[in-house]
Amino acid sequence: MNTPKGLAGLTIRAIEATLVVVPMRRALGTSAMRITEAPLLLMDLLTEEGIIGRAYLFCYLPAAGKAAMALLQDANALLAGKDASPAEVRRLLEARFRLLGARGIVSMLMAGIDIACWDALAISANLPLARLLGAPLRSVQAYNSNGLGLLDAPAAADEARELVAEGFRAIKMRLGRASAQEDLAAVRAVRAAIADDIVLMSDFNQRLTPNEARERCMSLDGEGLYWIEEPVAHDDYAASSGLAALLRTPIQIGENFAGPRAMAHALSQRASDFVMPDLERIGGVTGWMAAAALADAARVEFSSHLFHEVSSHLMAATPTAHWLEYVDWADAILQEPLKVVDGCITPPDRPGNGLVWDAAAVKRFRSQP
Ligand code: SMN
Ligand code: MG
Repeated sequence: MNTPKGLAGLTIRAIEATLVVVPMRRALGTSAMRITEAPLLLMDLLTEEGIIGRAYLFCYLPAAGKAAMALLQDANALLAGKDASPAEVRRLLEARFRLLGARGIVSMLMAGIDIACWDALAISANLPLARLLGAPLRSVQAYNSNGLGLLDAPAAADEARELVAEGFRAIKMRLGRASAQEDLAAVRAVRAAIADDIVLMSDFNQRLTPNEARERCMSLDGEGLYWIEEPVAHDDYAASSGLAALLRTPIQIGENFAGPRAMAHALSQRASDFVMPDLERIGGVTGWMAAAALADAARVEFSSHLFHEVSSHLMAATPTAHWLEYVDWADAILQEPLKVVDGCITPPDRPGNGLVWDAAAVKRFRSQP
């Protein structure tokens, strides 16, 4: 039988990483901090067979990217010469990092390696990642999550119009200003600036205490918000569940689920109406597919967080796929950024996850060690 080469196995040679710091086209003022540049860790998994699997991590702070690069040296020593199958790599990394704790930056790095392994596997099978996972290249509705930080009401209205004009049917605004009145004024200004059928998501980035959240969210209930995201601490499932029961507006959480088990716990507590796992925190492609099965069993709508390039493939394979979050931060270093058509994104029809770096741009934005 003619076995395709890749399915016979790939061997890891080394994993290389480059930290780039890319200026953001629109600043993102959250209730935690204002972000103006995106620290991205670009990962290349080199195999003995010549196939390269790729992934990138969003590191929030450049220092976290540097810490991930230091940890990668350890992972490299462990993985060189090993089979590039995601299950085997996961088994090895889980053992290696069990004592240190596979959380935070460690788990981000493990997710990046998992994504890169799946990319190499899909390239070797000559299939787009979605197809390797058994899904068609189905387009998914996307919301524009660029910009709309904590601006004053008139500036927020202007930016909301611009964000819709970029070709979207949905946008997201951050909340958590000093007073409830300021948030309400901004929501009303944005709602008035965009058409009634444009979906408006909102995100508190965990700013509120449970008591503040009850007050603030009730004042926003009925103001045309599609969801209220992370009103309280991400792991306060009791408070989040109380809000979900109290409000008509759906509660959204999930970017901070540390792996599928955290999501299983949140679902069991009915902590939210919707979920939105983050590719690098849920455990890469492997963790995402486990989470997608949980959401399917619970019949809960599943959106993505950042990383729309790889997430577009995964959403195609997610039974309860809801909204794809779109930010353009990685466009600056990608050879072929994904296009938004009628507010939707289709996974690219090329082998793998479709990530290819623009070498000149990587050189330009490379962070000096
Ligand atoms: C967010 C994402 C990334 C950086 C800052 C804030 C936000 C979101 O929580 O969900 O888009
Ligand atoms: Mg969020």
